Amino acid sequence: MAKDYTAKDITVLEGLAPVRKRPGMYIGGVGPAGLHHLVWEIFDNAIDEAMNGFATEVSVTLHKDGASVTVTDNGRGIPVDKHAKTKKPALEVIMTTLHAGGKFDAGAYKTAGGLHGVGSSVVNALSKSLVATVKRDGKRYEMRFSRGKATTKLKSLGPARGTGTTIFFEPDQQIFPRVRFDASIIRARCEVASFLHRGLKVTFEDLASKTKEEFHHKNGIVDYLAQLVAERRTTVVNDPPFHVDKGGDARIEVALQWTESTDERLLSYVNGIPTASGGTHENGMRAGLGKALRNYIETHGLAPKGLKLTTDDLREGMVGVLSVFIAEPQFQGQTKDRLNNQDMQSALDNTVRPALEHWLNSNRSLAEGIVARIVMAARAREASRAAAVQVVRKSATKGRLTLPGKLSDCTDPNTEESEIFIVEGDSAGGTAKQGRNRKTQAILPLRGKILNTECVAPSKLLANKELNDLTVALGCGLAKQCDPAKLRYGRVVLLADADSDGHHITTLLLTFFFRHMRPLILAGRVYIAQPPLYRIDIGKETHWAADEADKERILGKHKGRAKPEITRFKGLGEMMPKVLWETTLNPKTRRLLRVEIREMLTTDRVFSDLMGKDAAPRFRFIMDHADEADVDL
Ligand code: 28G
Repeated sequence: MAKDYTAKDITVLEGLAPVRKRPGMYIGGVGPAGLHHLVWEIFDNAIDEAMNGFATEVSVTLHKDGASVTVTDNGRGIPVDKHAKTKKPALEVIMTTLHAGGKFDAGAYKTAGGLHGVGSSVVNALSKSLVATVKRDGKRYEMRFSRGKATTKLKSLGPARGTGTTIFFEPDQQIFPRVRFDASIIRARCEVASFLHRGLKVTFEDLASKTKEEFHHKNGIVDYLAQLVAERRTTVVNDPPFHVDKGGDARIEVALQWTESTDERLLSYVNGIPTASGGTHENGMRAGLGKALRNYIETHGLAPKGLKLTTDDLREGMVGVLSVFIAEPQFQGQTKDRLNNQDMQSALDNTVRPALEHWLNSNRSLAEGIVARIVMAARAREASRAAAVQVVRKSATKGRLTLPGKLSDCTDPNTEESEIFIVEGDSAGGTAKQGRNRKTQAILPLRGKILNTECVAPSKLLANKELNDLTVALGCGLAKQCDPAKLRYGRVVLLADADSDGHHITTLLLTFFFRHMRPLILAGRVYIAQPPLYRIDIGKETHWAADEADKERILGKHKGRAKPEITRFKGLGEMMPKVLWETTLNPKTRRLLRVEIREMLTTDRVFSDLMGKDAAPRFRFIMDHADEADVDL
């Protein structure tokens, strides 16, 4: 399969059968993330046409059924002329052959969305129906496809004004178990694109909710930053923000603003893809920024005597947007959201340091405001350290709080590595207790279904024995008093049976954490364990399946080999402790889901403010290795 192609070799390229056979290899999976990947694929092509200077508008329409999408750009229109060798229209070649279009020649497209750049043909292969419409040379052309194959010839539909490409597609239910797009995800992507490509007009229309929004920002990421800062309802230190935009081989753009808020917030993107875990570009930016600020403070004699400035002090209250476009991005980490291109470290350092130094020196009053903010951060840090020392002394004399009797604590709580597993019932608790690593893993069994706390006032929660035990074991306080820094463990892991009762219990616990200990979720401390439902023995190999789909996948992969033997677990209580350790507890082999709260829509936020309460957002579970799944609560 791995041959070296050039643009001239287009005719020897293979068809789309491999894509339908192994979709995961091309779009990462067939879950919700893979499904949305199809949209990014087409959307990125439209954006590329704009970045190359040929399109000014891109629009995305989510159709009423939520199961099909149309993307339009006003670029040059995909060529329709007949290809010399195949005598097929270029459009057909592009849509029906893998890797057609030259996007894969390194350097050909400096700006293409690297992670997604597998082409419109992949989307075509995985769509029950795809209609490509092209306006070019004063005519409108149309060609239809199904499951990667042309179903019509290229037709000319008569005269047309302007130029551009329109792609309608409906993903194939034979490939995707659930074909339902999420409007808020697509909308968010449209909005971000309009910020990262200043001047580009991006329209998103959702025909189900009959909403249409137009995103257009003539100041690009500077407007993005202004919106982020406004949402935080804090006072800005430097207005206008620092901004650098460097073109060339790699496009690097940064906007920074210091605020009175006490945390740091940096949103970073690589080729329009968010890099939530940062990476070399963020590190390089922070390094350059640190050097520029320290150098400025030093040369102007602004450092207070006897006060050390830490790197965190320099960035306290800083809000920023960082966007780079590079030829071959390499992503790393379990969620592939960390940039790993080594040269980006120095590229950012060497861009930000001189630009920020120059800016500080030409905006002296803004620079002095930033320095004052940094000094304030350092002073506050020293003061709070003094206070913390006092608190520790106080509690040491008071003695420890009494932990619940049912808790099997670990020997090393209060460390990053330590974990508490919340399990359902004493029997599962017994298994977990025997199977765990007692040094770092604590077990708290709760009795059956806990209270649904969606509408329970915090003052009433502790009257419930189970919730009281849980709260005391965690040690982080409830509601307004909840402080993740006081959590007695590095992680809180919900461990319930892999059946629907178990899922219900997990939902009730998530409701409790979401309503009454939300800071723990926001701090990334809450996880869901995935115990197996099936054990599958094939010859000498043993496999574990978390659910029905997982089981089918494993059986499918080993078809034709030794006859598989399948055991269904009744519950965690029935499992051998060793098996629970190997499949679910052992940090080296298990797969945890991290619980995150999906960001609310801006419109939701407005709504919340009007109603004086939260519009119910949804939890998002991020899997360590594989796909994402969303669950409504
Ligand atoms: C609406 C949804 C997605 C696109 C274009 C425009 C051209 C193109 C696309 O060419 C073949 C390979 C390299 C040149 C290029 C038009 C040159 C001249 C294009 C899109 C031919 C692909 N005229 N717009 N592809 N190239 N928009 N939007 O996909 O050598 S794809």
